[in-house]
Amino acid sequence: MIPTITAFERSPDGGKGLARDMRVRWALEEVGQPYDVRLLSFEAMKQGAHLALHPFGQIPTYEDGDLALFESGAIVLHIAGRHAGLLPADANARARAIMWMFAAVNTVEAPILELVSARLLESDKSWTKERMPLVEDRVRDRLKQLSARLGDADWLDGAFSAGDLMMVAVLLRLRASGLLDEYPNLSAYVARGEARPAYKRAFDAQLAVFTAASTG
Ligand code: GTB
Repeated sequence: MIPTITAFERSPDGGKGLARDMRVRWALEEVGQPYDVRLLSFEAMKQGAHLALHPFGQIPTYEDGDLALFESGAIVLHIAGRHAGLLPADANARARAIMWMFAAVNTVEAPILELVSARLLESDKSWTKERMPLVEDRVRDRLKQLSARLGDADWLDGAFSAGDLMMVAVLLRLRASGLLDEYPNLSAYVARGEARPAYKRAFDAQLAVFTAASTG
């Protein structure tokens, strides 16, 4: 059976691959699992049929037979557990790869989302200008620590894993801010992720949705 995921009918990022269906698409491409996509308008995301799948009315979701999941990290972990290619066979290395997935969404993504919110949603507030350096420095703290740990390695812990997939996906949200460029090894790490054929296939697929929505 082919799993079905959900994605924005028209992504607000203009096809830059920043919405979280991208990490699920990338994981499915890495393991060679074909998938279907159900596109949703913002309105449909908040209605009964989708809320039955996703209590918070968001994308992405994942359906495969009797299984329905939401939360991009949980979906990527499920895909990585079912197919070879995203988690090491060695039990300890596997646990560490999963640790990096959690680090990506819990420890690194949190300050990045603060920054994104400050820039996109709070830019008109009187206090944003004063608060911004603090928010940026919280991101810098995490990047500095991550950069120190990565060093000159290609990936976070040996071979590319679901941990790297999640971390690269999270770091990509920073590109527009320029903060990533302050850490050349992290910029190169993200570029390595983007250069993977599976990433490119996933990116092209989500871009095609945006292009079709814009021209259709
Ligand atoms: N923790 C959940 C997960 O990881 O799956 C978060 C899911 C989530 O935030 N989904 C967003 C959503 O459905 C889309 S990805 N938002 C609609 C809503 O909440 O009503 C977040 C996102 C949105 C837009 C951009 N962008 O334009 O650049 C990037 C990322």
